[in-house]
Order: sequence, then C-alpha cells, then structure tokens
Amino acid sequence: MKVTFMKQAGRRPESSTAEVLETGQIPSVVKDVLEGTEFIDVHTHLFAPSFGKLGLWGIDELLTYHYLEAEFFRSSSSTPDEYWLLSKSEQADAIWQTLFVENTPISEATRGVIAVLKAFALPTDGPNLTEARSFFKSQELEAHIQRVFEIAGVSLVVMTNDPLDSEEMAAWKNGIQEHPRFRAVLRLDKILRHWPAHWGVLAAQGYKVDAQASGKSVAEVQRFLSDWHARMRPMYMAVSLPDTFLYPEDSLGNKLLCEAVLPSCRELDLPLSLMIGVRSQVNPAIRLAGDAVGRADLRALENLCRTFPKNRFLVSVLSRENQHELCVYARKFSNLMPFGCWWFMNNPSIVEEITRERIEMLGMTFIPQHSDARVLEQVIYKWGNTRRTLAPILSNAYRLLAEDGRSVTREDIQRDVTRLFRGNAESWMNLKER
Ligand code: RAT
Ligand code: ZN
Repeated sequence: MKVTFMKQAGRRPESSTAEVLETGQIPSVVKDVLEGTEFIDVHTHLFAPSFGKLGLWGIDELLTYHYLEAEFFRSSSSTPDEYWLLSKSEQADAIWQTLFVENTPISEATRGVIAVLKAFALPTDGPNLTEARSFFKSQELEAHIQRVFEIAGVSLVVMTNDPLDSEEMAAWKNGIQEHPRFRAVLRLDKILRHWPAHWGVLAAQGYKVDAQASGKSVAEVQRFLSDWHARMRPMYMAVSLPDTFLYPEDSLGNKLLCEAVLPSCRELDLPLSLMIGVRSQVNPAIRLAGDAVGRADLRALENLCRTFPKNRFLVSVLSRENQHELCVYARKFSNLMPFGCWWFMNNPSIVEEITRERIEMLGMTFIPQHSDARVLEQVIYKWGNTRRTLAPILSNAYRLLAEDGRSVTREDIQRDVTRLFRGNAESWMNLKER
C-alpha cells in the first residue's frame, strides 16, 4: 500500500486538467482510493511487542474478546461464574462451539473472527480450532505484525497506556523500545475518575498528593504528567467518562481536569480525548463485557470547549442519541474534533447513519473511525468493515455533488480520504515521522 501524505488538506490539486469522473465511475474510484490509502488508527488497546504479554494476539484472544463473551452468555447455558473458571483456551473452545458451530456467526463481532480466519486462509467453519491454533503458534510476532498491518491497510496505531497500571508501569520503567508502528497515549481514568483509590500510587512514586487533591496536589499531578510525557511521548491524553459527566460541577475529577490536566495539555501541546457515555459495570458478573451506555448531557462538552479555547478536544460519544449534538457542537467549536464510532456504535447500520450525518454537517473535518482493537488481528476486520461501509457513503456524497454541478476527480477523492483517515489525526496530534 502506498502512503500518501497530503497535509495541506484545504488546497485543491494544482492540475485543473485532472480527469473529471463520470458519476458511474465514482464508486470504483472511491473503493480504490480507500483501499490504497493507509490509515492511522487513533485509538486501540494494542501494545507494541516490547510490552510483552500485555499485547494480545492469536485465535484464543480473538475468541475471548469481551464483545464475544457478551454474545456467548446469551446463547450458552454456562453461567459467567463457570466460564471464568475455565482456562483461556477452554473459554475460546466454548465460544467457538457456541457461537460458530451451534449458531451462525452473523453478528458484527463473530463475523469479524470469520474475516480474520479468511485473511489467513484458515478454515472458517471447522469443528475446532486446531488448525488456527497451529497457524498462530508458528508466527514470529514482528513479521506477523507487519503482515497484519499490511492486510488491514494501517500504517500506525495509537495504544492506550495507563501510567498507574502496575504491569505497564514496570514495562515503561524498564525502558520501552520504540516501534515505528505504535504510538502511546496517556490514559487518565484512574486520576480523573477514581482518584480516591489511586492517589496513593502517585504518592508512593514521590509525588506530594493527598486524598482530597488539596495543597500541592494539583501542581504535583502536573509534574507527574510531565514526567510521563517525557517517558511515553504520547499523542494525546485521554479519559473515558460516564453518561453522568457534568462540567462545571464541584468534584475532585473536575478540579483535576481543569487545574492540572487541561493546563498540562496546553503546555505540552497535546489534545485531550474525551470518550463520553459509558455506564460502568451494570453487570459486573460478566466483567469487561459488563459496561453499558447512557445518554450524556453534552452541555458539559459545550462548556469545556468554550471555557478552554486553547485546548483541543478529541471526542467520541457512546450513545446514538448524542451523535447529532456532537456534530452540532463541532460546528460551533473548532477546538472539537469528533472521532470514531465507538464500541456499541461500531456496527454498519449505525456507522452509516453517523458518518453520513458527519459528512453532511462537517464535510471532511472529523476522524471517521478508530478500531478500538484489543487483539492485534482485529484491525483486519475492523478496518475492512470501515472501508466497506464507507465506500457507498462517500460515493453517494460525490454523486450528489456531481449532480449539483461540481466535477469530481480522483485527486479530490484522494485528498478527502487522506484528510479523513490521516491528515486530521496528523495535524491534531502533531504527528511527525520518527
Ligand atoms: O471498546 C472497548 O473495548 C471498551 O471496553 C473500552 O475499552 C473503551 O473502548 C475504552 O477505551 O474505554
Ligand atoms: Zn477503547
């Protein structure tokens, strides 16, 4: 795949002789451009190889993805308590048997596993996982990563890095070898949402903080962020927020957000990613699969964008009901960049609705998708699905434009696709080649 960097996204191509496309040619050119452009994946839970076991890959991890676990409990008679007692490969076997053998794997998440198996020419309807297991076992990780990225058409993925996670902390402190395909993100959920449970970790590292975030705490959190910035070189800072998030509101989280995190983002020239709308652990028995969604009051976002015009906010919202407001706010605030169709939104029917609306309201000034992949090979199906869903949406938008009287060229389409899937991320995150 060829990487096309085109940073002056607002400029029309110089050649006015570029071939004007007939409306009938538009769909195949759009498809071709989507396939030939390498994307930047702005939010994943993948890890570079030097993080060791934190990086998940292979068939057992693919099958025990929490999206599939949620579906498994709907079709299996095993209870969560029984399931959690199984080993990873026994869990994978149980999910394969229930969702892929006894049922048709037609949901988005099950179909994803099928697409990954197909990408490696593995059986998609086998009675067990023997062949898939031996295939993945024989892969050398670095070469496998290159192959996966190549098939997925992705050049770079952004990780999610929690500086308060003990395993990650140890990996960072031992020194992480930079990988050209992975970039870090400083994730702040423990600081902004769960300070009472985690301030002690900062204190143990020598930062003068206390449970009430009083005294020197704010300045010390800034010192912590700046130290971790030096260590991680993150693309942005990030937090996932509940549907009940309000700003302004008198809370510890908001104090740390406004007095420590946002000033640090300004000083370090980093955007802050807000992922809004999660209702944590409505069913704790199913663990990671137990989170749900709630409609948020996006006036909180309006207030943040207006009060902090020098901060850049990358925002994804989890509820379908909040998507329209997010587009409206993006029209009001140029320091707001909507990104991705997150988690329960990442299904073709909803991606289509959201993306059409974003194009109609925002042109090319948004980042259409991120994969949220937790297991390496998921980028294959997640990005395959994005290209497949986006192709008719973009084609239709160009057809309407052509019908309304403006000629469309391949160069126009390339410029737009590059902006959507690379340029907006590059400029918002000051992404430079390393
Ligand atoms: O999509 C997911 O895998 C979720 O569990 C979350 O990790 C979410 O994407 C997040 O980053 O909080
Ligand atoms: Zn995520």
